[in-house]
Amino acid sequence: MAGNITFTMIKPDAVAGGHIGAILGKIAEAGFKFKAMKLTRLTEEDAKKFYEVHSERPFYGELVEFMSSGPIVAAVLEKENAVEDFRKLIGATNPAEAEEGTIRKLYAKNVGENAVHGSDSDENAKIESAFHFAGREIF
Ligand code: RTP
Ligand code: MG
Repeated sequence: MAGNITFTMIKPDAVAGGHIGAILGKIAEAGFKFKAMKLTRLTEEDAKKFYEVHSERPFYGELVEFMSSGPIVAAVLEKENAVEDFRKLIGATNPAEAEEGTIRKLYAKNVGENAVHGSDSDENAKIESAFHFAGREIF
């Protein structure tokens, strides 16, 4: 099945909490195919670059510190309507506002430490995938 792609990270809080397997299971169950995946860690420099668009926001410093605080799982996912469907699967940024059954409702601690990332557009999905993976690592 051809579809479009989205990019995700299982964030340091969820990796440290032992939720990698459960989260990957929910992603697979929801019909996403894994095109690339690795356990990795962002340096502070990497996190600053990845979240450059948020550099003027008050939470930028905290976000960079959190995202570089421990290992993450980075993955490229494929499905029809991947970006929108994945954001539905993960739920609202703030887990207190996320719908029942969503990944953030189940595994996020708070609005900052919120378990997973999902791209917000097709264009950003491509940019974010290329940030983390070489072309030959995406299948
Ligand atoms: P993401 O990019 O991680 O998928 O999350 P998102 O689109 O739902 O949220 P976005 O507005 O892009 O924010 C990026 C990440 O910054 C942290 N954040 N902290 N303290 C705060 O008020 C706050 N707001 C956002 C979260 O880790 C959020 O996912
Ligand atoms: Mg975002």
